[in-house]
Amino acid sequence: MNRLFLDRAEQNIPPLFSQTVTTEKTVEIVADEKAFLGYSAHALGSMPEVVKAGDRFVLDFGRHCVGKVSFEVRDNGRYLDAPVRLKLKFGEVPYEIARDYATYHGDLCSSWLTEDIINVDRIGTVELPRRYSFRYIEVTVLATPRPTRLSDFSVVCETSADTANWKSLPEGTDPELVEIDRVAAATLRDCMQSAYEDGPKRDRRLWSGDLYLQALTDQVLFDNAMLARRCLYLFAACEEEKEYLPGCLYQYPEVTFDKDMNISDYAMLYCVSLADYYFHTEDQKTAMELFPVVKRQMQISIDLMDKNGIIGMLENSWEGGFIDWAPNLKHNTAVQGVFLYALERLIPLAEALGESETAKAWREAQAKAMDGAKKYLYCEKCNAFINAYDGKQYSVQAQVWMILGGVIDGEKGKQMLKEALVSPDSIKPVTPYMHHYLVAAMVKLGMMEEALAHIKEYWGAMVKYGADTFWEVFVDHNPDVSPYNDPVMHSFCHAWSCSPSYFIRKYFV
Ligand code: RAM
Repeated sequence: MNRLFLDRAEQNIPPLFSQTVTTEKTVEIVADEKAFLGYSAHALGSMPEVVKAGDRFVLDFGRHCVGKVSFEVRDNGRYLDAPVRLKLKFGEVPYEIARDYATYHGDLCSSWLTEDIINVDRIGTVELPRRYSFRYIEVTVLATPRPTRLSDFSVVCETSADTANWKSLPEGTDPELVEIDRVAAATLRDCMQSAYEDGPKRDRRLWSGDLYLQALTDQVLFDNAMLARRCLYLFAACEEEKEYLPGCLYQYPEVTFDKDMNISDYAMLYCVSLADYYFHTEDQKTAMELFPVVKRQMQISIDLMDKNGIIGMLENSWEGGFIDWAPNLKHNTAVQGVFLYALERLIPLAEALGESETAKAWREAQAKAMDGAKKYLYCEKCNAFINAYDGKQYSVQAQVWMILGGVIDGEKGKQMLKEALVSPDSIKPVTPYMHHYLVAAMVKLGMMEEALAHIKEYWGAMVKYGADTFWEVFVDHNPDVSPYNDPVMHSFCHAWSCSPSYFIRKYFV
């Protein structure tokens, strides 16, 4: 671990802002075939003042909350001569409350599903020690010796987003965009803690791919440069010799990371994050200090180029790139696109920092990679990037990244993208993360109407389903798509989904 960088990260822990939210409102969670995951919440009334064993109610806080929860437990006139045992179940969406967590059959650890049994030994205020991420709390009274009073459920919501910096969209903005922007901002707000977390429910980690979109979107929403700086230093501190940066890291109890989670495309996007940060803040000191890391990271890919100029895929599945959660997706073409996309942003950074030798070397690498992509990844007769490197796989992901890498443009690019989106044979994006790059590719090709329509169709659909914050995975009409083999494990406030605000505020108002 690089001590200096760790210190810098430590010096940039941002202050948290808090806001208390209380509720007495209850809802009924009902099966609803129109709801995305089959359940919706309907207003019921107020929570009961007095409860007995077996009672159950679902509180609705009216918004997505991240923070610590407290409530009052009192007797109802007679001493409670045994502990009060409550089960509290937390849900970001109604489906989580409806779903019996015991039926979970996914791949990630079930302890992410938030359900706690609390024993209250003494009446008074109960302050729960954990931080929760939720809108709904289901309270079940498992045992109590006598009728008991429960009240004052509240949550102190925390975020490092200074919402005072947030500006509403200009008067007259399309109301659909206003709604999408509002939900996107709430998503980012609740993922902004002492680092940009990917999701406050799960994994609560700093991932470099997520960081890239969060920091970009934060520039147009809350503008927390300190947080961006902290995250850039955190990753730099974890650099290991001749290894791509870890794709994610943990902050507590001390900064650490998993050894086998280096992700090539994420490492390159980390580098782009430094360029974005520098051009936004003009913070020369940070940029100069971290530039050597960026240089070494890009060199790993340059060294992996084969004789055709194509970046080789490392053995480890993560090292070979992430790109999207679409099952069986091949990564080579897309990663080549990420490399070119990164260089296009990094060359101006090198120049701005007076690193002309590096800029020159990067231009050469860019030319070689571009040439290789045109010759070996593109299939002229199908006007698509379908090639042997990806085992002839046809995916929207590969086409998008070739556009973003500048390998194809103009009418040919537009035609290629449109065809890939409608073709029954192509693999389609499944995460809002990948949908971001799809919109970015449309913008790059000047398909502004299509880009706007896509934002409304994709993120707008989540808004129509009642999302308070945007979800980790979303394929409309296909709620079963899950990288973890069970959608209940999904995070429903997921950072990489926040980027519509970036597009809306940069291009559409
Ligand atoms: C999941 C999370 C995270 C993402 C990685 C690759 O665990 O959704 O946000 O970056 O995948």
